[in-house]
Amino acid sequence: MSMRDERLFKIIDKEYQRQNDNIELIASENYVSKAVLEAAGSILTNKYAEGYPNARYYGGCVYVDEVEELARTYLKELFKAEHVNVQPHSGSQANMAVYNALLKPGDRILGMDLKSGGHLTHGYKLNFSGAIYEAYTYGVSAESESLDYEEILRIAKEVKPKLIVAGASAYALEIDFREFRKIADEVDAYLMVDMAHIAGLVATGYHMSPLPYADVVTSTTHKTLRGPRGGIILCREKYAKAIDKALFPGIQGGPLEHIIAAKAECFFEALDPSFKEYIGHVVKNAKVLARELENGGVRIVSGRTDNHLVLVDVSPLGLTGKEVESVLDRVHITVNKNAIPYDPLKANITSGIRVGTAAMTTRGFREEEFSKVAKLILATLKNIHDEAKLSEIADEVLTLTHAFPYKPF
Ligand code: DSN
Repeated sequence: MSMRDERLFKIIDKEYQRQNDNIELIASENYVSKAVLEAAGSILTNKYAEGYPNARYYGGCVYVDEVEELARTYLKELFKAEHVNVQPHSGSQANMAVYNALLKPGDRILGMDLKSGGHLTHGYKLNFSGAIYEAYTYGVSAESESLDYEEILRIAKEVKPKLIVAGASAYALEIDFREFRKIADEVDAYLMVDMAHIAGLVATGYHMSPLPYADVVTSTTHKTLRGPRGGIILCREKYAKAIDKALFPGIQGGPLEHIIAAKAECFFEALDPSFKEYIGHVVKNAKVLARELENGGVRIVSGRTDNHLVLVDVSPLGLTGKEVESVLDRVHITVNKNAIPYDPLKANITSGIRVGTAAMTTRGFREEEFSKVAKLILATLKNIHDEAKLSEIADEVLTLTHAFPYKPF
């Protein structure tokens, strides 16, 4: 039992170094607390617990039952939910369980187009959601680059879906769940909201809650919610049995109780007033980042941000998303290339990048630092072939990040 693969742990050390060195702007990432990390790395990983608290298929579940109950209690309180399931291993599995519970293969679903900011599991043709179900999509208006609820209603009336998915991976404006409810009611469809990106904002009142409007809400726990990688489902009581059964035994076996413990810690932290303060900074910082980038000559998709992310059209600088992602990596700034609405370029090239403020706000960055981040990005993009300048920028980035270390140990 005393074995340890030093080669493996050296790689993990290098990844820690990278996380500590870089300005992390991937909008779906964050830095967890020491307590979340401890729970995720705890001895609970040793335990099998198929089933649900007090109805397991294994003995010895007394303490994991307590852990899972705690996670459920905190989560219900956080979002004012009637019923919750904390077992999904990921957001994709949460979505799959909801479809399994409410639909039959071949049923029609209507979700946001991946190219307009939707997610793979909202009906993309190469994903299970597009293969098992008959999937249709809505996008954003070409002029405003925002959701056009009248147009979504028109599509819904034409398609007659059994389930409508609201929620996005790359959409910077507030989503009006009331409008989605009205549309779902008009065509007699279920409304599922995937709030993965904005869960932290919803929990703290910085985004309209989908809970009063949706039949079922799914999320991940590792984005703005700042927990371990994983998924959750929240629903009205009348769907509780169907959802739980669709997840286990429907698509999962043993739950990851160490991750459920880390989720419990995450929800506990999110219930604390300091989390609301944190999300307030996330939102303010995103506005600063958008404004400063726009002042520097790129185009902000949808014209602004209401949440934690900014979708940036880099084509005014004569660059592609792929080139930008790659050159920023060289100066220790991490972003992802991202299609913009009606993007003429392929998904592996793109005209845009997506940046978010959740992670660096956790590290302590405020408006002043984000203004500096925008300047560093712009300086990089204006000097992509100047090695000396890039090396100078990289040094500046390291000075900045080392002043705000990530110390989870
Ligand atoms: N892949 C995630 C994101 O980056 O937004 C969504 O699951």
